[in-house]
Amino acid sequence: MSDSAAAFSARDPLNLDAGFSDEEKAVRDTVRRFCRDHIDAHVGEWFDQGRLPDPRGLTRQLGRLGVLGMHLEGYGCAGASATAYGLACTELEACDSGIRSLMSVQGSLAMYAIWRHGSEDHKRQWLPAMAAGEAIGCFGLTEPDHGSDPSGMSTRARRDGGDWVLSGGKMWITNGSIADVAVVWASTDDGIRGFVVPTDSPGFAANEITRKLSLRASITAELVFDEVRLPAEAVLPDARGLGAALRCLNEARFGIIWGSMGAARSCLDTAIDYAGTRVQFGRPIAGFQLTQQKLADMAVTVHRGLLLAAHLGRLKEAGTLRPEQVSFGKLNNVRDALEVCRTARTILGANGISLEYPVIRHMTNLESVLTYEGTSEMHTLVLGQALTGIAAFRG
Ligand code: TGC
Ligand code: FAD
Repeated sequence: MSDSAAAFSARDPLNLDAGFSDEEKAVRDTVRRFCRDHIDAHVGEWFDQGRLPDPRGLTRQLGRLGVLGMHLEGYGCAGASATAYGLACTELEACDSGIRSLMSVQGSLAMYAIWRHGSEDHKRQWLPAMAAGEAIGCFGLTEPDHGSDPSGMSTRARRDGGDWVLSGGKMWITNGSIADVAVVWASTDDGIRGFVVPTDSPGFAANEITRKLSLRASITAELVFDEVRLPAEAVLPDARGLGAALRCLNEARFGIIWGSMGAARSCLDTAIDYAGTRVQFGRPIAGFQLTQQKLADMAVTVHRGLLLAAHLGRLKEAGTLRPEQVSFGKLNNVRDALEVCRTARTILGANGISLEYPVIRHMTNLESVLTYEGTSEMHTLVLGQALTGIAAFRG
């Protein structure tokens, strides 16, 4: 072992820090401080109540923090590296998956769709306000009858003179009932297209979905389009076909690869602290081999997941990251994060089911994360297709 080897750190056993730039570490530390100062003490209560008390205020705070669309260039966005964006997702999700969702949907789905596929007018109208958190966006792809298979969507946009008329509906839309603008995917005579829809358009309605037992500190809504009339220029000019929507998903899925490990890290930290102070049979439960095995397995899983995220981050920065690799990361990290949370829950015993600790909150949140942005089965099939050359989605 060389004399210059860094001391072993329980928080960073693989010394991943060594691979991050000073700027990336500064972003991470700033977001971590923000969560500690503004969110950590309240998010358990928000989850308990099933509501975000001030979503607009929170979005503005995230805007001031500079994380909304932070990996995009221009239009008020920070142009940060993919790794810095990933580290921000890790910190926000260590706080709560719902807070990371608010940021992901705004920056990686709604803003990215406009940034990547929108006209110059769309970008100027929406991106600076969204980056500042002054305007909130949502992204409508899923429908009640079309989730994993959006290709058959029934939301329809038809031409009427120079206008478009949008009818149909979307389901399970994060930020839906607080959004100022919705990026909506609809079928047209020309295939699937994306539309920039101001939510004050006549005929647009959003109904919040209640009674969720996961992502309770996040707003989810159904969108209804009752003959919503839009000008010709509402269509995203560069988004043609389902692939354009799926391209946006790659961005948000990339953030989840990092974020899910933030939730897992929070559970690991909680379990280590708890095991060190909880005494049974005359000694801290951390002193029992079975507990140590759980903690060691959890640490291996969390830091292996972060290592995978960091590797994919560098591929993304090099411009070589493939959608199949994003599926690899999302499948592995969310599944593993859920397992870490479940193990942490056992270490906390009965306290593991209490909202006094973050563990059960992270665990139930990750049940949504396993499903949204492509279910674990979809990502398995993407990899299956990549490995065999045979698509097994249909028939
Ligand atoms: P398929 O024929 O395979 O593809 C259609 C076109 O799209 C291209 N493509 C992609 N392009 C970029 N990135 C990807 N990941 C892509 N996957 C496919 C493909 O090359 C093709 O292009 P072209 O030029 O030949 O037309 O499409 P398919 O209908 O067979 O579907 C494939 C499948 C199942 C993988 C896809 O439909 C899928 O990913 N389904 C899952 C749906 C999903 O993830 N929905 C998420 C909704 S948004 C959300 O959940 C937000 S959660 C809130 C938060 O993030 O916090
Ligand atoms: P289904 O597609 O009906 O799947 C049900 C089950 O069948 C799953 O296990 C699935 O993997 C399996 N299955 C389906 N097809 C196959 C197959 N071919 N082979 C094997 N198994 C299969 N969507 C948005 O557009 N925007 C959002 O902002 C958004 N936010 C969300 C927030 C939350 C909290 C949640 C829970 C969901 C959100 N979604 C959003 C929707 C999410 O993307 C969908 O729930 C997801 O894509 C799965 O669709 P579904 O729920 O209709 O499940």
